[in-house]
Amino acid sequence: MKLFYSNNSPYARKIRILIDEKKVPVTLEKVVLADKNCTIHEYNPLAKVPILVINDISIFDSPVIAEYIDYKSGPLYLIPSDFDKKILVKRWEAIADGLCDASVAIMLEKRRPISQQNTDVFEKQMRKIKLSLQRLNEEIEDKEYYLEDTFSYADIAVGCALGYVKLRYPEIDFKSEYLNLYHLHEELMKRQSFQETAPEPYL
Ligand SMILES: N[C@@H](CCC(=O)N[C@@H](CS)C(=O)NCC(=O)O)C(=O)O
Repeated sequence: MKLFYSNNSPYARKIRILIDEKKVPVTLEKVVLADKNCTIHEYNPLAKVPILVINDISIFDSPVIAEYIDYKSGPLYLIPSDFDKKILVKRWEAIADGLCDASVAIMLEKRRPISQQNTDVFEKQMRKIKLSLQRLNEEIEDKEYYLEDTFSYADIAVGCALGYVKLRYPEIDFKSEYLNLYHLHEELMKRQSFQETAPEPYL
């Protein structure tokens, strides 16, 4: 199996961490999305990473890849098989991915010429970011991890979103505004899988 990823993609980071935690043999292939010679559209018509290539089929997007990898490679399962618990994990992933979507939308808007930038976009997306952080901060309560205080894919998804938001908005003071998330991120960053995939500020 081969995974196409780009360096700072929070969606691809979820999969890189899952692969690492579960010790799944996957070849990692880094791509540069801005490179004109990048051929990932041959594997995903949406030309987005991550993409998992298994023999002659390619799988995307990240929630689908995560399901595939977790289901196919035990015995450590990070997405519960119990339906209700699984829906909780997927719901936390949805908030986490939405946080990343909102952060990316602001970044793309900032890349437009200043005269064409729309302040409504900043406000609308920043509201999503703040409400999502607030909700995630409340829902972990005083537990170490989201689902029954046991490390799961929900923590991977939220941890990657936090890493991305911290990268793009270093001015957000997690310790004073979202203390539970601050602790979660500190805890996750002790894991080798999180350290080795940490986003790089200059990219
Ligand atoms: N929902 C997708 C989002 C993937 C995504 O947007 N990836 C970005 C990299 S962070 C990308 O490939 N962007 C290229 C593009 O939109 O053309 C997933 O979870 O995999």
